[in-house]
This record gives sequence, C-alpha cells and structure tokens, in this order.
Amino acid sequence: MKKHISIIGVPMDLGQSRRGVDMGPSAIRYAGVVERLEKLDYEIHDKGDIEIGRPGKEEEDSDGNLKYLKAVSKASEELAVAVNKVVESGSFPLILGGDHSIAIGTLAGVSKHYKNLGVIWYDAHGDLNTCETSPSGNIHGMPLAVSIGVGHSELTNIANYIPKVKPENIVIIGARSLDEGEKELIREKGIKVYTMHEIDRLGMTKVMEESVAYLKDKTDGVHLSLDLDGLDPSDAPGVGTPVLGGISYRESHLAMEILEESKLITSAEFVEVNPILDERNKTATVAVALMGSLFGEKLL
Ligand code: B3U
Ligand code: MN
Ligand code: MN
Repeated sequence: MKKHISIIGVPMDLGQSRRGVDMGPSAIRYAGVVERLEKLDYEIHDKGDIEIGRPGKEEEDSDGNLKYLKAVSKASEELAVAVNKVVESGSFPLILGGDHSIAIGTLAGVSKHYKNLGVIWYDAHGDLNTCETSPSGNIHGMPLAVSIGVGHSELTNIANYIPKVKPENIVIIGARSLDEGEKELIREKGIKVYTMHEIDRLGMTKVMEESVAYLKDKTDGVHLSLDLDGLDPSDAPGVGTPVLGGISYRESHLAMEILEESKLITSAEFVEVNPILDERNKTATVAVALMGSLFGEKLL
C-alpha cells in the first residue's frame, strides 16, 4: 500500500528579523518537492499554506523581548490544528517553513499523538532561548525551549498542554552558535548535543547511529526539525543567520539516509529557507534533495 505524505507550508517570517523567509514554502515547491517524492511511490497531498495574516505594528504585536508574540502564537495554534489533522488521518506530516518559530506549532500538533515523542533538532543554533536569555527577541531562537515547557506561557501552552517534548528525548545535531543561557539550559536539562566538534571527531555515521540508538527504545515517534542553517553556508547560503563551519551537503545526505534506514522518523519540517538571500534557489533545492534521501531515494 502506498504511504501518504501531507505537505503544509507555513509562510512565517515574523520569528526573526530578515524578511523573505515567508517565501520559503514557494521556493521549496518550485524546487520540485511534490514531483520528487511522488517518484518514491508516495501519495503526496499538498495541503497548501497556513494563513499568516498581516501582523499589527511590531510594538503592538510584541511583548517585551518577544517580537511579534501575538502573530506567532496565532499561527502556531492554527498550524497545530492542521498538523494534528494530518497525523489523525494516518499521513506523514511534512512542514515547509518559514522561520523556525513554526516548530512550536508543528510539535504542538504532533506530540499529543505520542507518549514519548523524540526530536532531532538539526541546526547551527540551540533555539533554546527564552525572553530572558534571548539576545535578539526573535522567537525563532526559542522554539525548542518552548517545546520543553520553558518560556512565555502563550507559547508553551499552545494546544493547551505542556510540555510537548521531554528534554531527555531531544538530540541537537550541528550546533556551533549557542548563547550562554542556552548552554545553561542544556546542562540543567541534560539535553544531548552533537556540536560540530563531535561531528568532526566521530564522523556523521557514528553521530547518527548514536542518535538513533539513544532515541530508539525510549520514544514511540521522532520528529525531525531541520534548519537549513545547520548546513554550511557554502551549501545552503539562503538562510537568515548563516554560521561558518557547518555540516556539509554530503554529510547531511548521509544523515538523512541513516534516518531513513532507522524507520524512526514520523514527522518532519524543513525551515529557514530564504529565497531573497539564496543563490538561484540553491537552498530550497538542497532541502528537496535531503527530503529525497529522508524518504528513501537511493543512488543505485
Ligand atoms: N541564538 C540567537 C541567534 C539565532 C537563533 N536561531 C537563529 N539565530 N537562526 C537568537 O537570536 O536567539
Ligand atoms: Mn533553528
Ligand atoms: Mn539555526
């Protein structure tokens, strides 16, 4: 029987300060996501985009060090409802961003279906800030903290339950830009992190095998949240906050192939593709190629 994938686009750019990432879902569709996954014998349902709406003035829509809190929480609630429906229908939710604040809504929609959801957070950043620790006030630097129940209640309480994920069920891969408050939270909560140091030292095969082994027995589903800035900017230039020394295109394919073999992944999102900052849609094309590997494309 053919498996089903449901695509939801989230044209959200208010979680950070560089406009253009709202066009990410279109760029990924133009890069051929539907056609690519259909070749893999999946039935693809493109559900279109979540409506983001025009926010109020930044000052009115924000709360202290949380820029556009209202617009982000409203979109998160809507996304949670849409993702929830997809999971209920038995289809695999594939969410296209949009900035990484959308993970708040994705996880809120997915997590209630699992007793012990695991999360692989593939990112240059920890996204573990709160309004107290954030250097920018940008909510895209906070979604992982929100998902473990740390942060503003309007965000942690999306879909009316807290937390979405247990800290011990999280693996961060690719980190190389962590703020002080994030480092403290990682230590305090015992979150597993493979920084670029471990990736260089152990190699991607070992990092992924260890991650799979770490999550396999204690989780009943695993969400992959892939921020394109986890990759090196030479391979994924179209992101708002590029950080040198990242994961290569090849290592990323290997990571996706190992995840595919593991059969662990039950939902995924690809975020932070910003076509305005991109080179000829390269980053969206990379995202689609990685999705190919995640869903079983083989070289031979
Ligand atoms: N940690 C910084 C920068 C940042 C987080 N996520 C991205 N950039 N993409 C912050 O603003 O929280
Ligand atoms: Mn991120
Ligand atoms: Mn990032």
